[in-house]
Amino acid sequence: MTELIPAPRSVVSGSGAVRLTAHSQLYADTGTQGVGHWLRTVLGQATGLSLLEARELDDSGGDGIALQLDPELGPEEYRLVSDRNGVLIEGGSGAGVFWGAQTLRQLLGPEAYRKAPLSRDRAWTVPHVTIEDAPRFSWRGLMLDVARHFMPKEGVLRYLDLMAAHKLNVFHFHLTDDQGWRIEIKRHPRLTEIGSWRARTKTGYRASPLWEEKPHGGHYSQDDIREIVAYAAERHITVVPEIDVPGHSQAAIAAYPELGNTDVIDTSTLSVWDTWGINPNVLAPTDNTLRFYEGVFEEVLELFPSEFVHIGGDECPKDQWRQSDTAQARIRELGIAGEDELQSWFIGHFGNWLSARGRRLIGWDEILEGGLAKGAAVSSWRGYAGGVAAARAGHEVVMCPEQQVYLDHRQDPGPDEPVPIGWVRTLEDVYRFEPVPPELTPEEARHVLGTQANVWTEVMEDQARVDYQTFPRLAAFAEVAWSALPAPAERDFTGFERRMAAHYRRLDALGVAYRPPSGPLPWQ
Ligand code: TNX
Repeated sequence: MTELIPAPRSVVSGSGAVRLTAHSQLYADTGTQGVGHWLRTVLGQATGLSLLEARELDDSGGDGIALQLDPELGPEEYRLVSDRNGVLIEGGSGAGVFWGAQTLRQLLGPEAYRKAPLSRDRAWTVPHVTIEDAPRFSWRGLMLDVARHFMPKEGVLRYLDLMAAHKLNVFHFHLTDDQGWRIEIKRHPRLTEIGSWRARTKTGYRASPLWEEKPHGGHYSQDDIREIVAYAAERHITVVPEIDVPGHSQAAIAAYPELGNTDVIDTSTLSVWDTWGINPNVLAPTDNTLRFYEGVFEEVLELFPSEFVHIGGDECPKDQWRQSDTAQARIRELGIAGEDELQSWFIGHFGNWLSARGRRLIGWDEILEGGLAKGAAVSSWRGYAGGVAAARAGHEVVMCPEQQVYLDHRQDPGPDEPVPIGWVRTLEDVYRFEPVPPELTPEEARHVLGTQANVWTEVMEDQARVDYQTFPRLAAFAEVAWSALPAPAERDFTGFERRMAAHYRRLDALGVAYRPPSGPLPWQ
């Protein structure tokens, strides 16, 4: 009955059930009205029940739902009690109540995930149960790369719903890369006019990557971004934008050639990149580049209220800086040792710029090279080492090692796997991923804010493919991020798989094109 994913801290089952009917009421106390609105909408769609708005907590009928805050609980903690009085969800904050509401949806059965009722006569029951629950980590993230392949706005909103259903709360939005610039910046219109399209695109099905002579692109207007951020906020998800600098910037250089190292190459011949890998082009370390990106970040800060702003910093190619008189003059002027320190100066500039505006910088673990400003946080992707070093130096860390939680990597060694890149990372591998490596002392481990799964989309040109790579592994990841699991070797993967049987029915109802346990279907 209670095949919940992610697994709650404690579940005590009773023997009866609450039955929701046409007379059932929904009471949302102060601080929980947003959740009440969300719950009435999704359950109303799925069940056809109107869940009348109750003015006060009235459990006389025993068939209602009540939401309220309990200041004794931690911020994301909740308690769900289903008994003779109805269903009561209490949380330490609106977020806690929201995660409890997600649990309620799972208790109602897979049809509770549909957008319209299958039948008006169906009985909707919530088994009598007491659930106490709270997340292990405060950063439970999903990174989506919309630069390599654009995902239209509706698809992004759908991913936010899928995250919420798995109690994930940070959406890391990878908005720019060599292959595309996806966010409208009013003061630099060419970023999207030029930078959001590439003339041809490469797609990879099965073992034979193909060139397709068709253009690819798209971008989000600032209103689209506002809508995405608001939609996420309603689901207690924070959107952390990423503008990747100083590498991974060819789309920006194609739009504004003066951003590149014009004394090394003729940047006016560059177009938005149409292949994958590490690109040799890098932003010129000039005042013009700094002012340009300050303008970009000013607009980004207006759109995204998140504490953290991601600035990339990964795979910065330094050859052009070695060859550029301008870059070398900058190194001499700053009195620094070389190109690593130049990258760190570049990142540090924006770290200071952000903290002067009350925000905090986060970047990929390369930003540690050459020194990192106080208060900056690190996404540890090249394994655990960067995260360990950062935590020991007192920086906050999000663990997302590519060896474990890069969902672009194949999930089975079989020859039919439609996206055959990378290491094999099975559902079980992800389930046994441990975000806090044993070498950290408990004191150091406190710097691990949490973890995120990263979905890079070089070989995922549409939503079905993103679904296929992301699910079911995101369900295993969600349990790692939320639940207090034992050490990797002791985790009950068989029990998880048993609960997954119920979870696949939920994903079916949501229309998620996950990888079936039996292996890819012939057309995948
Ligand atoms: C490395 S992870 C990258 C991405 C690629 C990914 C492919 C990171 C910070 N950089 O640009 O898409 O590998 O797995």
